[in-house]
Amino acid sequence: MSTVTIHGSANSQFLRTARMACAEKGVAYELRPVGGDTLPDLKTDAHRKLHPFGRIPVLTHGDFTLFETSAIARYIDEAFNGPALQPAGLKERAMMNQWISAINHYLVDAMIFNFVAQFAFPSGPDGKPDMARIEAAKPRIREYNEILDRHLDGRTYLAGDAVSIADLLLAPIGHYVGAMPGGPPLFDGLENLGRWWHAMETRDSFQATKPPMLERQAA
Ligand SMILES: N[C@@H](CCC(=O)N[C@@H](CS)C(=O)NCC(=O)O)C(=O)O
Repeated sequence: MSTVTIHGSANSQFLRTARMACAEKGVAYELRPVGGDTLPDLKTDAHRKLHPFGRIPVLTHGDFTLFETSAIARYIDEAFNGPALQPAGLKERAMMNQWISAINHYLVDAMIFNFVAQFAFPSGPDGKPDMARIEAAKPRIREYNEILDRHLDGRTYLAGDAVSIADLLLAPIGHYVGAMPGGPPLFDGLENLGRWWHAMETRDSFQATKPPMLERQAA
């Protein structure tokens, strides 16, 4: 049986989704570091052979190479036995796909690129975080959290009663947002989102894949 290898940095929230999918399915994998904490290392000819856009994560399984986190998570779900990470029902599956798309297109931009990444890879004057960009992102993040909270009213997970790829995509993002300065108030009073968060953070797949950057911060 070929080995599953996940290429990238354990600090990447996208890569964590791929690792969580493996953990949920009980799939053994090797984590092969690429780029460490320094994302510019991804723009090498060697890495572009795996990911032509020079990003992470990448999955290799035997001679098969795959990029894009949601494609990787779907592949892991469908290639291996174990609990399904995609609902069987038509509407629940469509709902999962809706959230995967919304997370990738709206939430990642506000929460990761304009908030978390501004602390992790400061781009402001004197190498400090760009506070104007961070402050501008906060109302959008709060609005998106309120949308999530309303959707989670009466639901355990984003696509219904069972955890799905959409939840595995969102949890690593929420973890980073909540760990940044000014992040926790963006979740204040959102009880449905809080319940969902508790359900996610207590999963073994979440506990086993914490990014080293947050582990160092907590220590
Ligand atoms: N749409 C891609 C996004 C991947 C992505 O942007 N990964 C980040 C790390 S979390 C990255 O590689 N950034 C490097 C860059 O933008 O140059 C996916 O779903 O995998």
